[in-house]
Amino acid sequence: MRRALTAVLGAVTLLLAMLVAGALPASAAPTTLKEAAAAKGIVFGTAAAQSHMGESAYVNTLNREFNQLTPENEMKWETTEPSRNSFSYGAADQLVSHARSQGMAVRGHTLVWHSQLPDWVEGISSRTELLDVMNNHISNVAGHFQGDIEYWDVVNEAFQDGSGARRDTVFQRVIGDDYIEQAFRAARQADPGAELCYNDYNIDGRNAKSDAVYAMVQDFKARGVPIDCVGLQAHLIVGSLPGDIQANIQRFADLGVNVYITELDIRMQTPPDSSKLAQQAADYRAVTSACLAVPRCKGITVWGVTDKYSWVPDVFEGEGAALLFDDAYAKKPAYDATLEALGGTPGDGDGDGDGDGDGDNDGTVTCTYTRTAQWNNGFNGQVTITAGSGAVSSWTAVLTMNSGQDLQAIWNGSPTENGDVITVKPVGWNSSLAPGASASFGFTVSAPGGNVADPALTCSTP
Ligand code: G2I
Repeated sequence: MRRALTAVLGAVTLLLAMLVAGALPASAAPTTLKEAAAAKGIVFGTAAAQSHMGESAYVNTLNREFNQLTPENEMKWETTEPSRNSFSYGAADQLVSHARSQGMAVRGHTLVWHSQLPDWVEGISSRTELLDVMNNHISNVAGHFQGDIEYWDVVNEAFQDGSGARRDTVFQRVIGDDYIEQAFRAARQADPGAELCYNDYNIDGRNAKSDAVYAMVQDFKARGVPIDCVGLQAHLIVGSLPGDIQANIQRFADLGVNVYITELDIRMQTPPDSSKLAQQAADYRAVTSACLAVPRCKGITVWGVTDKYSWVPDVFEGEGAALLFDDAYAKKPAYDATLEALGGTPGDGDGDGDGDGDGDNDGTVTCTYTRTAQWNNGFNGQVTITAGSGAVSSWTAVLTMNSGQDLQAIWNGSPTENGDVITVKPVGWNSSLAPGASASFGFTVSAPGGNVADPALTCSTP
């Protein structure tokens, strides 16, 4: 709790310092989710998967927009303790160290859950043995990450939909009702500095299930069971949000626990269209405003950086497009609505409207190289630059020549030479490209010693 507060205070202090130093005009509203959220005293996070961290657009979006990270699968039991008392933390450690290097808070997810649970746990039938195994799991996992985790989802999804009865899991059957409080006690011991949360879905509004969670939290608080927070997952459907999310957050807060929106996504029938995207934007705005309206609602986490990797289409056939960035990492209307609800201003303040802060509204380019002719001591090459889904105003290609090679001639491109490195700009008429359109330039290389190896090529905008 202290660490989270310190992080938030740090961010606010930094913002104030920047204002005083004139680094930001006093009127500038934040242009990213994390900055806007920090100015309101909450965190804005996302689930992230280690398997996507090699993709630059994924990492750039993660780093730019979010100041809290929840490992999507990497801390679950089947991954951290696949066989009894043998622990493995590789992927989770990598995510945690990335988060720390970016100053992001980390939500540990999750210590005790019936899903993604190895078979050897399912097979235990003695209460003493399973309690031992559960406590050992918690003390090892929470102990391993101790100091790096702001909040733990200690127990996940322990209640049934509809009735509010306990879900029938191996923990419930073999240990009994008290397994949840035992788990919280073990977690407090393993990491006294982390906020300990109960996390579940379909408890976003008031219903039989959230009433049951409410009663449990009330009982834990009355009996001194160490619980600090409740996570409302908020896996929601466009156009059918519960109308009482704010009231529900408020009643949990009134019990003296913090509340987090922990796995927010708002799915629709695919493909998206403008009216579904507009409704989704209104729904994201409503959830964000509900959290901001309750001082003990301390953070919002979306369940994924991009629609490209969302769990939704795998589980709900024909549904998806549930997140803030589309498959190509473009901001959706829901992004702008969320940012506005947080008090930020969509766009990056440079006036070009594309949100990347570089002062031009260029999309991206890709480029290819082809050898068009070759002789004993030279060759001709051609480079083709192609715009992606956005228009570009200009482009730059960089060729790195090999030893013993000289640029003899170039056409449809304007070169600047620096040793082996030749930077090529458009000649004018082939500068701007419509989405998907291409421009080419050609050149002749002489290689008196006979080294006709191809040059290396990179390209960028503008
Ligand atoms: O189901 C959505 C979420 C509901 N609340 C708890 C969360 O932990 C849960 O997350 C999802 C992950 O987003 C999925 O990525 O949990 C699923 C499993 O219950 C995750 O799906 C699994 C797939 O079932 C596996 O086939 C796959 O190998 O993800 C694995 C790793 O990609």
